[in-house]
Amino acid sequence: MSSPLFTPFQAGALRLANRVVMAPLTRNRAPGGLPNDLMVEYYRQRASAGLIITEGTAITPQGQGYADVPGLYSTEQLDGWRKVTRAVHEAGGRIVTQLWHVGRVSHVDLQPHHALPLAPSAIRAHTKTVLIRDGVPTFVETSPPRALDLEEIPGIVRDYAHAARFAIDAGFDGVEIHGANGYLVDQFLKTGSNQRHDDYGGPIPNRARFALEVVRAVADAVGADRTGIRLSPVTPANDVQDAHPQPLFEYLVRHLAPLGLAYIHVIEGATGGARVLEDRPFDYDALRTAWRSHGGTGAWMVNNGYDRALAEQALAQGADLVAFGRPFIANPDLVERLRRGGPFNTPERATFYGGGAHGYTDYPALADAG
Ligand code: 8OZ
Repeated sequence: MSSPLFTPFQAGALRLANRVVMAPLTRNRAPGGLPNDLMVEYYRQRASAGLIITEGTAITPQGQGYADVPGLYSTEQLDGWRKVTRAVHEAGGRIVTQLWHVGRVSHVDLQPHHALPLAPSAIRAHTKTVLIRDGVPTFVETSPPRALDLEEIPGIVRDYAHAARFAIDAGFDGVEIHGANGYLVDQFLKTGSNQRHDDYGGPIPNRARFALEVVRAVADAVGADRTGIRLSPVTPANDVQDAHPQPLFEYLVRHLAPLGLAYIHVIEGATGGARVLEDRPFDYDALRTAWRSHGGTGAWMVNNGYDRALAEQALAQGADLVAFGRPFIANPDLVERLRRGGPFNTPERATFYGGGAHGYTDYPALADAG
């Protein structure tokens, strides 16, 4: 049966073969922050996705919050990513990288000179990160952060633009700004993590300022039609919350709308968890309407707990693209499996974060399933 999921879509400058997107997935297999051959193989295997969004990739050493995640600030890292993008393109795929600054979700052991992690305000996140101690991945509480000085903020905005330029040099088709899940952009947006008294805190336009500056800087650097942003209005991930998320996010998308972005990527509900949160209601249709009615022309991408039926329903109701996370961990040929209605391999949680090929590049595709 034909389904709109498997039809092409043009998202800004990105010509996608289908509407199935591989969501960004942290896998902690880049020791030294360097993309390696195992990662080349992992992404190559998943190139039949309409679009691959890489795992979160640190834009600077300060932007790193977990052991063994990749970066995109040195030429060595750029060269590593070039192998990834070449492999995906040779296999007919499209790939953007996710530009990540964790802000307060980090640990002094991951920071240059063991400095305190940076944040809008000196408010600690009650959440854990992963360090490698004696070769063993270990969960630890994040360190208390230091509030950014006003004068430091333009430099961080420039760091995003710099990493975006590196991304294009490395052969990526575009970039996604990680504006979700309680990392730096989200920390500026939300009242629970932003108690600044300057132009970047307080009323909604001030809290949205950092996000909009980052998006504009990145769009200026690589083209708005190669830029997307991921948002998570109500996720409790990494201890973020906002007192009034509906007006906050509608303000944000209204101001993103005229920029001509390739896409807006929205995590509905709790990242990797419940799609509807009793204590954090949110109207996603109203968010999409706010964007469209203010001139948003790019793709509307939805994410969180989708299967084929739910994805088709979302497309029928106005979404353009659907991002799948965990299903892509276990099913390199997820598009073909969705097309056939299964079967699906089951993802193995123990190998999500860190390790080697097992649980990473050894999930079988249908053709070699036997
Ligand atoms: C899982 C583990 C570590 C990081 C996110 C980048 O939540 C992440 C992440 C997910 O966006």
